[in-house]
Amino acid sequence: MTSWSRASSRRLRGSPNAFPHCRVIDTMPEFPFENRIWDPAETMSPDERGVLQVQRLRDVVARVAGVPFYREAFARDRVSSEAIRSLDDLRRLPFTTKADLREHYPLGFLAVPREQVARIHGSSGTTGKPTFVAYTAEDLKTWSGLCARFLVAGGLRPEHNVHIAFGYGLFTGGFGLHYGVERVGAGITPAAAGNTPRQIMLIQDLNAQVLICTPTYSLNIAEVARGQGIDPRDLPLKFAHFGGEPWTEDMRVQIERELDLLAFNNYGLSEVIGPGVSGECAARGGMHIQEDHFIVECVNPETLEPVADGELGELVFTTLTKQAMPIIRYRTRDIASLNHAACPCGRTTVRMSRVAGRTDDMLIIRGVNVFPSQIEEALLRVEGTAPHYLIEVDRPGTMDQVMVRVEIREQDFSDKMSQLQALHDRIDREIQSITGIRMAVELVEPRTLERSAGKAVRVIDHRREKGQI
Ligand code: DLL
Repeated sequence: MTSWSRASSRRLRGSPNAFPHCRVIDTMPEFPFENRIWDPAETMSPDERGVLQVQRLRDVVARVAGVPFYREAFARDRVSSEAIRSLDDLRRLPFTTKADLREHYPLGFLAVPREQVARIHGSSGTTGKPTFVAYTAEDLKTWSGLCARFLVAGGLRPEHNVHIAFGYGLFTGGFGLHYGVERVGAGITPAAAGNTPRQIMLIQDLNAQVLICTPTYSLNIAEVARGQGIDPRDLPLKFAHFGGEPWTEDMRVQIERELDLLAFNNYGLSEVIGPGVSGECAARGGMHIQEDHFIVECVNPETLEPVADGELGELVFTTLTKQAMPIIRYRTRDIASLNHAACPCGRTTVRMSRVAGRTDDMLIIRGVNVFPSQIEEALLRVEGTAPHYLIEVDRPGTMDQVMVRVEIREQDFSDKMSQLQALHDRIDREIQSITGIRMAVELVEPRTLERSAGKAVRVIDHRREKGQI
């Protein structure tokens, strides 16, 4: 018996009436809460799921055959839906990139008549125009179900009050999570982004036990609460579901300590569906990818060859069930690793690691590759710094120069020169030990770096403005 089937055949506890369609798998007594599974597809045998994936892959290839980009690519590579016999045939299909989507702006990848589109979302890009993504009514149902899966895996229950501080708009975070929470049956405060003092009032007065936003925004909430004389640990929050931007394990520890809650990571991107691509279970050992809806590949971004389990590579997704705008082998530019080992929660899906960075936010400093997350890791190792930082890169002459501006925490702010110098030197050493290169470090006063209500801006690269890269 494989370990997944062992896990899923363990004692199943009866589900309470309030949660009729959830299965409970009692495999890990040390889980901090009951291990509920929203959808039986999450514990399907990998063989059974493989058969379903091939069938769905064949269907999606047939569905996109009318999209001009794929029609041309399939004709060029001489592939068609009939050519898909096993999952290995996926490699015969073309990759899709963000540039391809931009070239077919606004809705050139639509695979259904426009009148079947029930909703449009979009992701903002550096070019000023968003990349639009479309959903049919059926897609919206699929999407809310996928969000419900990871929310329940991370402790959401129908009796919870949920505070959503994601932007409601073209961004997929607000509406995506909103309908996922609604599907689970919990109560929602759709607070949307911004006005942090008001968010704190709503969390307190409406007794929110669950917070949904970007991880950095939760620290902003904690900071503003402290400024108002409220201990953030006294807020009613018990769980948080964070996504939308990279964060580190050290940051999870800090958030959990500051807000006294359990924080879960979830991942997704608009082009694939939005949030709901993957999320953590109570074991918190990676994010389960919803493989009955998406096929994931992890490839070397240069050779495009697959990398082994545990090795970092670029994630590539193929949507299997989307109707309005399916996408084949979408190159996410997100760098992470995959883990096919069994998870104690009983879900049989592959897990992805945290996103280490994006191929396009990887900085090349004097020839060395550096991700902003490495700098964050260095800062969080040094007690007395807040995870508010800004990396400025410039090339005044021929040499790249990096300045890392770091905010000191209010409670540690000290005007003793010798203490500040010691803090500065520790940061300097940690950054050099993690990234291998020397960067200038400037300590700045608490609350001087700009806060974002959504995704944090971590890097300003003046070399780009000057056309040097
Ligand atoms: O950020 C979708 C989302 C919203 C996911 C809310 C989770 C929660 P986009 O705006 O298209 O969609 O940005 C997608 O954000 O390619 C990653 O680089 C990054 N990202 C999203 N979630 C995570 C995460 C949404 N948990 C891009 N960890 C992706 C690291 C993440 N990066």
